[in-house]
Amino acid sequence: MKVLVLGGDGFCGWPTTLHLADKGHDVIVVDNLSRRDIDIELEVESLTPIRPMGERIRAWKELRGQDIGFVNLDLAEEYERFLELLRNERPDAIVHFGEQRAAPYSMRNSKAKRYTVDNNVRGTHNVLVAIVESGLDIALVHLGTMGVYGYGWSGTAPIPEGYLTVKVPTPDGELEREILHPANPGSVYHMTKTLDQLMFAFYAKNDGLRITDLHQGIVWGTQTDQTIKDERLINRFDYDGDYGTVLNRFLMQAAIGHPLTVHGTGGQTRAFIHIRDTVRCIELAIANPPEAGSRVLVRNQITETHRVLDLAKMIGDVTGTEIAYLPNPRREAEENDLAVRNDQFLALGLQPTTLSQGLLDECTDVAARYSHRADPAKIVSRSVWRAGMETAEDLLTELPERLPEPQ
Ligand code: NAD
Ligand code: USQ
Repeated sequence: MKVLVLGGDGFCGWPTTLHLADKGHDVIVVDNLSRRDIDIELEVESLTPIRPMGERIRAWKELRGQDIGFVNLDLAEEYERFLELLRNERPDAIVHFGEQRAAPYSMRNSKAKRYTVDNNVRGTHNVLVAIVESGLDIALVHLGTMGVYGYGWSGTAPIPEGYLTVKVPTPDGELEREILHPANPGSVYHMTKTLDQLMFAFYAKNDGLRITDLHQGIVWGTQTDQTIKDERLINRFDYDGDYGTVLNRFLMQAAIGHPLTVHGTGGQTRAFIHIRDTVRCIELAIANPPEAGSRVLVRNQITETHRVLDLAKMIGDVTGTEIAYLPNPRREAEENDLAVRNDQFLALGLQPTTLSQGLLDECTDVAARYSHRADPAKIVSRSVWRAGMETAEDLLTELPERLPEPQ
């Protein structure tokens, strides 16, 4: 298949690009490199030394003899160029990762809130309109988030895959309906994903677009079978307070001897997936698209759930790192239950990669290898959900001279 990977320079997009290329697909990355610009704005860098796009692509060509295309294009701003690209390339599928994805960054200030909404909503809408205008039969696979469902809304009831069966009382008795699960976003970023969902529902119904929306949990790990082959292919590793996600942050913190930054009580339960499973799920999703005319196919892309404090304790115990209980910069429940259905990917043959010591060690080793690149002043999360919320001081002002040996 010919596949466009929108956001193919990012943490999930780059390994997916390589995985799909390795499977023999013809891949073109579309990315405006805005994530790299945000690193400059935040004065932080990926812990791993990610290479410029041209070098990444050249390294793959050298290794595998395969061409990967790259178009530097802003999905939110350059509609005509994107439409032209579809007309010229006539892809079979589009995988859409190309959005601003950090909840803390989206809450940072008014500028970041407005950027996140403008970028994500306009970008996604442009993709939909361009597919319609091109007249081509392109299957769209979008990366949504578990966060569209909110946390704790249905207690211990497992979250279904996108749709909820409800009973509507009418004068003539009860009507049974399947509705899109109520949206309950916890940040401006998550809100954009709930808006995406409505746009998908409309374009599937009105134009018969074939759309899969993948509600993905927190992705952890860094390397895949392809990115590990050559240092020039290395994947991004975010550890900073805005873009670093919880499990990778804890592993990186353990690698430099930084206390593990638990927000509040650590009672939040979240869904997780390893990056190696992310790329497999995308492969399965593009191979199994919905029929034209059917509703949006929603799949939950997660393999396990964990409480934040349990993760911290587990990593703390193994590595001898202490836990720091910090004021929570977010407005979120102190504790929540979370059960999630993921039957669809299991039925398609996904063999879940769950948390194992080996994989945790692999990730800590990557973090340890590049720990000299870390800036300890960037670790504590300081983007608050409401002005005036308390945040912690830095817990480490300098990197230790001798970094802890990986255990
Ligand atoms: P990322 O920020 O590393 O990658 C996103 C990429 O999209 C970047 O390379 C960026 O430059 C590009 N991009 C953003 N706006 C663009 C635009 N207007 N035009 C062109 N390119 C644009 O993020 P990621 O972690 O790879 O996440 C990818 C997708 O997966 C996101 O949509 C995110 O919401 C979703 N997701 C991520 C996680 C996670 O834990 N990382 C979990 C669930 C869902
Ligand atoms: N947390 C800590 N300590 C930290 C960092 C985070 O206790 O140092 C807590 C947060 O308060 C939160 C939880 O860990 O309760 C998860 O935070 P996160 O930053 O790991 O994840 P989140 O903000 O939810 O966002 C990430 C991705 C986003 C994706 C989402 C999937 O950045 O793109 O949509 O995971 S999900 O969480 O399932 O909605």
